[in-house]
Amino acid sequence: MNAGTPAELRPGDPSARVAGAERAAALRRLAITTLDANWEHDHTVPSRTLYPHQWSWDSAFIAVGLAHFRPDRAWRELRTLFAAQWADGRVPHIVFNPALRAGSYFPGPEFWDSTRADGAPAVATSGIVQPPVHAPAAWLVHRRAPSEASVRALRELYPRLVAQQRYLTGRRDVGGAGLAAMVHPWESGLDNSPAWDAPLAAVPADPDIMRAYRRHDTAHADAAHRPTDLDYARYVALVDAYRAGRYRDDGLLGRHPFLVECPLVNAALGLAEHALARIATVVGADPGPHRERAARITEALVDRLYDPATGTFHPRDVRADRLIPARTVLGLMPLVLPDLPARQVQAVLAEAGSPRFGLAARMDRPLPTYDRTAPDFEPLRYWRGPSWLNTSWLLWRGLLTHHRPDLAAGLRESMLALVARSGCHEYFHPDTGTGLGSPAFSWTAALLLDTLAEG
Ligand code: 2M8
Repeated sequence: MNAGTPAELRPGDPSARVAGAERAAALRRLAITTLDANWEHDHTVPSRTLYPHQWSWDSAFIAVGLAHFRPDRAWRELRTLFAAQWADGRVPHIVFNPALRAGSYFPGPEFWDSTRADGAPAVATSGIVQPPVHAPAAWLVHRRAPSEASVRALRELYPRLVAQQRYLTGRRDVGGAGLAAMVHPWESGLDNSPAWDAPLAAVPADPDIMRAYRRHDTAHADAAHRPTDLDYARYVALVDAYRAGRYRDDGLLGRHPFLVECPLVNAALGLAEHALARIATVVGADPGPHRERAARITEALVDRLYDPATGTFHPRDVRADRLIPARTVLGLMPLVLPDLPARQVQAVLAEAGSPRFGLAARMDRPLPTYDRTAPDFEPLRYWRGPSWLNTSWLLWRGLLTHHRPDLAAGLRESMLALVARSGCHEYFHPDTGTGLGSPAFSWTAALLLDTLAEG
């Protein structure tokens, strides 16, 4: 990609510094405007058109960005989300805004029918979860803007964050090794990643079922850039199956058609324990148990999801008891773990630096979400190739954690160049940098602010 932005000016050149500072200021303004426009009285919508409710991991990323200019809103965002936490500790992946008309999103509250499930909150929510990036986000918000208010917020959130972890490492430990299993591809956040093709193919679904529903997404985005109708038929079938059991998690292995341990979900789970250890010291709790749990999760992740033959992490299909061979960006996500053993750190860096992902100190193209060399790489379709700011940001943070400022700088520059070229889009063409999906997407704006601040 030729970004054609001041980003390409050489460091040390005084005009480069001026241009770089101007670009940074312009990007910051754009990000703040985007987040302000998506603020909705007590939370931020990911996008006014495509996603008009509150999403779980979006809110965590958004809080990280809000901390840079409205820390009060960052805490409000997290408080609103956790107010919808279920009695069993699950944090739902969508909290529906009751003020919106029926049909503003599919599948909506009537489809999930959460309020009839045991332990669900009064507000309508979905029944599934998303990667638990909230404790790390809360820690970053506090670190960016420490105050009496942030300590109070951490005190309030801490037991809820602990309950979220307990749910995932308890009820969702279907494989019995201490990792959380997903019951739906939406739980990974990378909905139609090629990683889910094999386990999804085993999900019985009526291919014509989507005739009975109206997809909302394809009214707002190009259908060629979104999951297919067959994907949606399976998504719907999986929600049907989980809802039929009232979203209970006992006996999942015997009855649920999709059970997968994801490297991103479980890397977030481990990182959350590290964050909770730090939060514990601020709120006067014992960090020890969090450190122990973090170590156990990292060990289980390496043991169950790392494949020495491919040198990368893969999701594990728990029902089929095998690793899923697709090489996706999910395999790089364990780098966020500060205690990832040196051997796996080296392996992830090698995988990231290979032609599959192209990470370098000077990157000629942004990080894709799927192996560029795979025959089914699709540069336009959602999580099957395009570049996304959140997976890039997670890898960038991992590179900083593992002391690779050279690679972190290269990745950072590629992220800034994308937004400088195309704006706060939801995702980007991984060759040309053209913006795709929503043109005013909240986590792109939020993570841009965080990336800008640590240059
Ligand atoms: C996308 O997922 C939703 C379903 O949860 C959808 O496609 O309608 C994903 O990109 C997910 O990661 C994200 O949280 C959500 C809202 O931005 O949109």
